[in-house]
Amino acid sequence: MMEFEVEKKRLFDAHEELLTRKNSPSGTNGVWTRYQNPVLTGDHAPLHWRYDLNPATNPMLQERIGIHAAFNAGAMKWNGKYIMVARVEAADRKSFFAVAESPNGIDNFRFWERPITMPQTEDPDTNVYDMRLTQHEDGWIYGVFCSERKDRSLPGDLSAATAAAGIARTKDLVNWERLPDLKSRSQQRNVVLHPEFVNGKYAFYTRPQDGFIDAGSGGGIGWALVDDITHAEIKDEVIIDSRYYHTIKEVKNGEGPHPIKTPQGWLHLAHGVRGCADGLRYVLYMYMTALDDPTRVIAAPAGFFLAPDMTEIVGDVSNVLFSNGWIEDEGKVFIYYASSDTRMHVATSTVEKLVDYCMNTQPDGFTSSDTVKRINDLINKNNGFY
Ligand code: M1P
Repeated sequence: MMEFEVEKKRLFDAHEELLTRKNSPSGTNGVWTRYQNPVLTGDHAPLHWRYDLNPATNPMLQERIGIHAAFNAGAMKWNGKYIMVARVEAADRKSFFAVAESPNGIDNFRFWERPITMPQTEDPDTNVYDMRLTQHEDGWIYGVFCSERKDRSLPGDLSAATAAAGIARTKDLVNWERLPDLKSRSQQRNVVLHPEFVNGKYAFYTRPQDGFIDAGSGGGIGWALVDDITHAEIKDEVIIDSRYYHTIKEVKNGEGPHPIKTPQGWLHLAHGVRGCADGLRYVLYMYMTALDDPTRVIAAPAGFFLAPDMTEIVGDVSNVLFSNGWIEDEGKVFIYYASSDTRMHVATSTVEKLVDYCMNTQPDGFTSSDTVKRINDLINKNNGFY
């Protein structure tokens, strides 16, 4: 075999080994089970997206398009497969969406033939990311994502950008119809479509923010009803899950995937952000809202549900866990989360365990003395059991 063919075979064999690598549980706290290997990375990107495989035009078999990250994926079960729509990031800093599927939800994720070609509005996006998938009761699958553009009101500031919620819908995850962006008085990121109509309207979880990065006066996770999804506009917005001083969501928070409906209420996964000497720290937390009123919080366990472990804490943007996708499948829950804006992981749980976690973990007491009191109460309760 010519050297080119030998190298090419080596490349494809190594890639196949990565894609077919088995995953096994690595630890549990009784609520979730983490897994040993990330489920999707930049290295999972197909070789034909990255290499010119023609020996005549690429005799040294160099990578032509670098892809270094696959993270912040929306997720759904579809046609019997576990699907992620990942934020894939190329070396040029642009992210785009691509579908990957697995037969079991914990390993063997493989990207489809091509990334998603997302249609543009009349005002083209500079960058798109963090798609939330919602199979809505109107029959469409919606993808709601952040559309980032240069802030043209500040031409002298190269970093000035705006964030808006892009909306697209599909029936097959390949062909997407782009709808106008969600109209809002403020910038918006982490906008999520609720799967059911509420009072006959489309319902969105929102995250109003003053600037591109800062939530500023945006008080937390919001909620807004919209009459027409093809011209979606936020008229009234209420905050349903607030930021709070000296908690894991002091600086900002944002809804994760759309909530899971359970007999006890809507189960929510979100991210909370606090500042520290190292920058921003992103962790995942949970809360529940009432079935008859998805804006009414009925359980708010204190603190984080998942925080970066030692294998997750370093990456392109370190100290970050972020989730915008989970799959509920016959009572089992596959939680897809990204670490440090670099790679995707899975943690498994069940609806029963997550509801128990939410209902039986006490809410934040907001002071050190309250935390000590809660530990003492538990020690007293355990008297005779240890
Ligand atoms: O870099 C961490 C995260 O920063 C942003 O999060 P938020 O929307 O809460 O401000 C997003 O850019 C997200 O993609 C990223 O993971």
